[in-house]
Amino acid sequence: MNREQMIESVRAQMPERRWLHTLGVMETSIILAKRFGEDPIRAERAAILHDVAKYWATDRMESVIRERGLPAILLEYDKELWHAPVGAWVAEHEYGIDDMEVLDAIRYHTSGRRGMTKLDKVVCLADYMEPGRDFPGVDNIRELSEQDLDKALVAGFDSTISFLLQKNRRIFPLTIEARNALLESYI
Ligand code: DGI
Ligand code: FE
Ligand code: FE
Ligand code: FE
Repeated sequence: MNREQMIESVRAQMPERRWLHTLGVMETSIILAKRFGEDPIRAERAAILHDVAKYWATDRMESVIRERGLPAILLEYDKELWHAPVGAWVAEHEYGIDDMEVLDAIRYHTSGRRGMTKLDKVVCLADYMEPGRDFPGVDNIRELSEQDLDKALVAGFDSTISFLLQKNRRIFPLTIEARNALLESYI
């Protein structure tokens, strides 16, 4: 499947506003990749597919998690997290992506993880700060991203964690590990 076919197929699976978000993540991933020395083509490829499963029904995501051997711990946490690992599965099995780093950038774009690759960071940060995003702190994240990929990403995780605390929701362990690991890297 070429780039245009992939774009049209992903676009057909989501409402227009989510497609506009995806376009924003594509554009921002390319900018961040160039800024921080990652391959913009691979960053864009992960961005195109990152939310491919976002509008799947819960039971469809659950079947993939159960039947395709994805981490069962996901089922104990927020359903909002599921589209990322399920999206990586779809990218591999329905879009034929065989670049493991691209698949991981999709898989970890919501939670992050310990030892994030540069590609993981670029896509996760682009998801936070693409031009269509508007939440408290987003301008600070954009400013930090001019200089420092890790600091900007920590600010992104901080905003998610504050949001989850406010809503009295649980925090997925990978998000805490991702933030801790980023902080360790600049002590
Ligand atoms: O898919 P998007 O809306 O573009 O963004 P995303 O993939 O970063 O998903 C964000 C949602 O995931 C947001 O509503 C917060 C929710 N979420 C729930 N629990 C956690 C979580 N996000 C993180 N990072 N960690 C959690 O524990
Ligand atoms: Fe997402
Ligand atoms: Fe995100
Ligand atoms: Fe997204």
